[in-house]
Amino acid sequence: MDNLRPNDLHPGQGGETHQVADADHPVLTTNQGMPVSDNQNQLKAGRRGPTLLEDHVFREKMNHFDHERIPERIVHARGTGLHGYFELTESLADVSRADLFQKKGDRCDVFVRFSTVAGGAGSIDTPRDVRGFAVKFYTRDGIWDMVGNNIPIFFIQDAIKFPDLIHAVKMEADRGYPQAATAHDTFWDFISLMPESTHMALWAMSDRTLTRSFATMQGFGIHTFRLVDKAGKSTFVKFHLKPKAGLQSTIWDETVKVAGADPDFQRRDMFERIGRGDYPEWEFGVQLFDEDFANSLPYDVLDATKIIPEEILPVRIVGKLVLNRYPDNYFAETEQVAFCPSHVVPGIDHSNDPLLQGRLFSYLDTQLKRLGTTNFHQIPVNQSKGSRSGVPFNNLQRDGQMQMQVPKGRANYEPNSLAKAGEPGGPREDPNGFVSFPAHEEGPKLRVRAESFADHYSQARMFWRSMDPAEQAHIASAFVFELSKVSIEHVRVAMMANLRNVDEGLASRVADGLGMPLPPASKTAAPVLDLPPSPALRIIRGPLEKHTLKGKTVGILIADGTDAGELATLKAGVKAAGGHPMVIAPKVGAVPLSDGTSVKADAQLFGQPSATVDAIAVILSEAATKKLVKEGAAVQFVMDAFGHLKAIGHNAAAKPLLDKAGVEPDDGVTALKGFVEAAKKRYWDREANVRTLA
Ligand code: HDE
Repeated sequence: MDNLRPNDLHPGQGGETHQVADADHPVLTTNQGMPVSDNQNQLKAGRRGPTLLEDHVFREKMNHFDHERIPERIVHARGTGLHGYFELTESLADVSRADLFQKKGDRCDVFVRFSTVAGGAGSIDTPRDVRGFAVKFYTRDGIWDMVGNNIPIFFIQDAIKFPDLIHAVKMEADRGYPQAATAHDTFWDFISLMPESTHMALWAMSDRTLTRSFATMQGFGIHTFRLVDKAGKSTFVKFHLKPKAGLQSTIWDETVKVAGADPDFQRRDMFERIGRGDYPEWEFGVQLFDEDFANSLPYDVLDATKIIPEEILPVRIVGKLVLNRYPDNYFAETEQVAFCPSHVVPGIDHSNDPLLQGRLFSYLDTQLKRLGTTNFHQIPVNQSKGSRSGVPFNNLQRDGQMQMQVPKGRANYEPNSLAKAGEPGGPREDPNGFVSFPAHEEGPKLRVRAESFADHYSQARMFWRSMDPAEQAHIASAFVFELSKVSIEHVRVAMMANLRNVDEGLASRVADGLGMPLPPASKTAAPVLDLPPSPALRIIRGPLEKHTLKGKTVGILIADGTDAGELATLKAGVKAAGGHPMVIAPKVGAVPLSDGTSVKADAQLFGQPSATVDAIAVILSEAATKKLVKEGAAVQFVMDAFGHLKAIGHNAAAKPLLDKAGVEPDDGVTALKGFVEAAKKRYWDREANVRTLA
């Protein structure tokens, strides 16, 4: 602070701090580069007089500020972005000529943006909502955007219904609420009238929409795309991302509490994981199939409300995605990043999925609205990092708002013969560049849906029957919760009528939870099939549930007099298992320990409820326990960990706090010894003892 300048320009006013330029601080200038002498005061007519219109320094600064925001995304407004890389671990050259899929070990940079869908940019991180998982691959052959979600299907089959779906889910038109919640009339009104949404409604009511962390969710390209090889042969493909940290969600009560404790929970989590060097990582995989296989399925691969179960068509893992760097600037990168499913590279192509086809138009249009110019591809985060041209991009498009390039010469058209006159002639076609797969298309122009899209219930039934019983209870309870928030009774009835086509058991559990009679089933457009269950769809006791501490946070509650040895041993044990110990105490500054030393806490008890961590340990002296049994936040800390089915480790002196919190003995409640092992998982069987589910 040695660059402070006394308030000499304004004697008698006092208060403001003037910091002047010095070796560590360059000169502050206007946007025109003019040095600014005073950044504290407007230009006034006299000491107490009005501001002068002449004050160009003030007007420039305020004008820029007034325009700082750009329109938020109409969907997926709230998000967080991260840099990383994609590495090919197995060549896909047999099916695609895409540059990034050729050589094992090859890497390209990526920028990933995770998002919620329904809420505005300032909404909470943890509503019940689908998560966006959009990946920008900066390949040597230009940019490929895989604009996916954490759920492998979608609500609707045709893009023309998207504005209706989004209007219905976002805040209601007259009252402006709820923000970021599906539990309201207009959403369920729409869904109940759109049987094709039923499959997705089940996913939305499952734990998939209550993600613990962006690092613990799957990613899906959803639509069927095409890979095209060097000979022009096409193979259908569905893209998958599988989290190395395992698939992990929260439970409803927990996610509600997280929303209150930390509305930024998931973006903070990513920032902290990367800060710790705990880089989020996914396996990148493909499901590959041909036309004959597609024709053998009882549903249409162009229908985005359907999956191809992994049991029928395994996912071939061919790469990994690692996120290892936080953006330098949120606005410049995360806010301005522009994803478009139309951004593909030679070797990757689109299918006729009518949802995808509509997206090919929508995203480019929305980027023009948001970023305000056709030159949005020149913003650093959006700019290609390489092309066959040797520069990020090279064409004869010119001018437009915010043109950042200064093209030289006269070649802004082709064909031209300027090269013959010794002038640069500009870029030319590469016959080996992007070629659309020449799919044979013929037929009358019609506004129709293919008959092969008519079955809206078989896969919803398959999803329900694939779930672990604990997940089924969560789904049924979520329907009860959401439909209880619906005030229009016939909407609840219509939803139950649809659910009867999914599964009678589910429908009656929901009816029972609502305290309403079951209506007759709604009509179906096609017979509902009993497809074989797909256990790969489970989170709980499914193939991607990992019993591990890696990437997980253990909250260790301590207070004055905590045993220093026990604390040190536990912290070391958690770290050795790859976990992150977080010391939580009533006071953060310095907590005196049993041996006369003291530690700083990472968080304060009142601000870090146990809902924000994966497991807890309680290490207290007898005296501290006596105090904390009378402290609501401490009792709630333990009670919630128990209710949220987390492991609880404790020393003997802390036992009265557990008793006060109603903790009952089970495998997840342990002495400190053995806790690190116990903390690796949740205790699903405890749930029946702590809450009534539908
Ligand atoms: Fe999007 N979607 N979407 N969407 N979507 C947008 O583009 C749209 C759909 C997805 O982090 C918008 O840049 C239509 C499916 C993600 O910046 C907009 C349809 C899937 C993101 C748009 C869909 C997605 C978006 C808003 C129906 C999963 C966030 C701002 C045909 C495969 C990208 C923007 C980011 C964003 C339109 C359906 C994923 C308006 C018309 C299906 C991850 O263009």
